[in-house]
Amino acid sequence: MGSRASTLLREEEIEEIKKETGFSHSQITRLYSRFTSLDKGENGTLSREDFQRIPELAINPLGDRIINAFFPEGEDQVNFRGFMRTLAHFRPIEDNEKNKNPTASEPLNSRTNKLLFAFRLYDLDRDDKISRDELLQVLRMMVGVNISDEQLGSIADRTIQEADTNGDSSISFNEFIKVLEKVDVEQKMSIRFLH
Ligand SMILES: [Ca+2]
Ligand SMILES: [Ca+2]
Repeated sequence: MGSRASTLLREEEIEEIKKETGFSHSQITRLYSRFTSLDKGENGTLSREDFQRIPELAINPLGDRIINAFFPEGEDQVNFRGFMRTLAHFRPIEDNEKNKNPTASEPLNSRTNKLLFAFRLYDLDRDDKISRDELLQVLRMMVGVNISDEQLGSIADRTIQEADTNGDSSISFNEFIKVLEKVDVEQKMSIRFLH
């Protein structure tokens, strides 16, 4: 698999992905062989089914939502470039990236981009707001069946009440950021894959 991967991925493509995602050369080639081993159709793209074979996603209660995030709207295949772009949100922020050149564009794994990624897992209809219903759906996936609908409903109401500062009964991205201000998102949304 390794030799197949390195022959198919062109050097200039690796360079571009490196620049775009911040992954190192060796991480990119290793993720490429992971990508090709998931690509059962061997057509250079992954389907939702291919993703469901990733054990970390299969056991994640939000696995389906995360898988969805890999797919551009209306598409059911993702190529390696798109795969890496989404994966980059989970790349840990390295110490040497913290005081980076402020004129450089916002890296995909920045705190804001990680939060935006999380926000979109909730915002299913993509209207840039998390409604009570959308919150409820995610809560239900995360807690399983041990909590009654009434209890979940009151958790959702309380969460929205606490977050909603403009009184529209839903959570905007700015309100979402404020709620998570003190949460170590960088740590929580990093997956230490491929050292
Ligand atoms: Ca929404
Ligand atoms: Ca609001």
